[in-house]
Amino acid sequence: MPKTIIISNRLPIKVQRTEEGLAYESSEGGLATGLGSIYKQGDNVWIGWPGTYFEEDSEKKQVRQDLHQQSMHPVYLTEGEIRDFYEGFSNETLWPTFHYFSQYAVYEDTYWEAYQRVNQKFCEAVMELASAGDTIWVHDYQLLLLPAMLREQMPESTIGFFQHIPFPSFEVFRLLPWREQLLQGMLGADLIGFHTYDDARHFLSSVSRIVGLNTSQGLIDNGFRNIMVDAFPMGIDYDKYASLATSEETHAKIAEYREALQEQRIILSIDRLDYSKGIPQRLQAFELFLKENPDFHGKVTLSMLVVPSRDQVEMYKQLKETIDELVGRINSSYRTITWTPIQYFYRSFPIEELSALYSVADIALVTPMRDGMNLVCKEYIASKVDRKGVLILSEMAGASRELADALLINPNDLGQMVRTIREALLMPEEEQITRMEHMQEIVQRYNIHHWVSIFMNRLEYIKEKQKAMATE
Ligand code: GDG
Repeated sequence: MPKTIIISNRLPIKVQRTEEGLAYESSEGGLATGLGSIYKQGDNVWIGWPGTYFEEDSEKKQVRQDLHQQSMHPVYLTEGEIRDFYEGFSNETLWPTFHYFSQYAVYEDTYWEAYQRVNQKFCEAVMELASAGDTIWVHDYQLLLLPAMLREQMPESTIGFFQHIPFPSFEVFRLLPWREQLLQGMLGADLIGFHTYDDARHFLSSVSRIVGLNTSQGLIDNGFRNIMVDAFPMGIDYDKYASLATSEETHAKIAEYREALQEQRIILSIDRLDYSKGIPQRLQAFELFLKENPDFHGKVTLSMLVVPSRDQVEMYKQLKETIDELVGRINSSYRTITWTPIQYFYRSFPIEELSALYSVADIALVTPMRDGMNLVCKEYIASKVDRKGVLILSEMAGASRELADALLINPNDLGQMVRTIREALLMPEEEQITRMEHMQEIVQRYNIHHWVSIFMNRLEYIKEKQKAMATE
């Protein structure tokens, strides 16, 4: 019986060592939810790194056994691989380049070598479990070489690849010394998906200009197979966020926040610590807003959650310092005995608290410099059961292509951000509801389950088409 194999850098679980032994915490992320319906069935399996460094073989064996019971298979990384493959090539070379921050990109041969080695390691893990006829779905920028490695081992297999971050324009992508090998790696797949048409278009342009292949109407002819490239905007588990918002726990939290914040209008900002998310620019816009709008002093609070991420990478340490300084400066300039303009949290919150924050927020301020999709804005929309609230969204987030009823801004235009914050605070309730209803319809319909099923259907379709063309 053919099975489906999902592969991503991280498994949808966190393994931690505690005094009582190994502890497993499932990820609540959208991808884990969406793919849950797949990898937990039958012999299907999810392959990835469990996120922790293990030295002892006995521990590795134990984790492997425990994970197998939950349809997962671990790939272990050494300390050097975590440094050079994960923090290095993935997060210091590819991440900045793909987010149009090429000036931050490190071009280091040792990183590239580790990247190839680890992709090979993932390939070996897949080969341990795969059989002819299986469907393989590879995820994201850490594993760009894997589709071609798998194709070499199993020429007839069905391979899908989805990239969760943007694909940059040819002029940016070409800066990478290993541009051709990376594209060749991706071209091992039968279906290559991105969040937006622009990402797909940029990829096709790089393929035609760097690899010299013919690309027409989203199809690449590599002489052996037709490879399909398309946009699959990822959705969220809408029902989960909508029902969380009405749960008892969330209501208790909402009451607590309302009591503490009194009549304050709340602007909410939630991101992982990352320079692509535009956090300093957002803070500067809020500072300028306070300067230019004294009538709102004491009446509006920016609630800013920053979730720690990649804090071993130098650029992220510097970013954290910049944010700390900006928050300190703004709060010390404007705060009063009874009002703190920015409530800043540098930690992760339980999902019920996140849900309560989405519910009480009058505005969600989502202003990345670049974002593949951005799920936070969709979660905000799904949580607004009373349909009141305004989304301010960067044009540079993939989500902006679907959410035309948000107030769209350019995150480099501080003046526009300031005017838009004021416009959002003054927006009549009726208009808020109309806009929110439109956005809810879209986010509800194109949810995570829809995303998974449409990707899988397209993969099946292109495979059939390849077979039909081979017999023509
Ligand atoms: C990459 C791409 C693309 C945040 N704080 C807490 C918390 N979160 C959750 C949110 C949301 C997730 O983290 C963040 O997802 P995003 O999509 O906004 O951003 P990335 O992590 O950069 O994800 C992105 C995505 O992949 C999917 O393809 O949209 O463009 O960069 O779900 O809710 N969750 C909890 N506590 C927190 O404090 N529990």
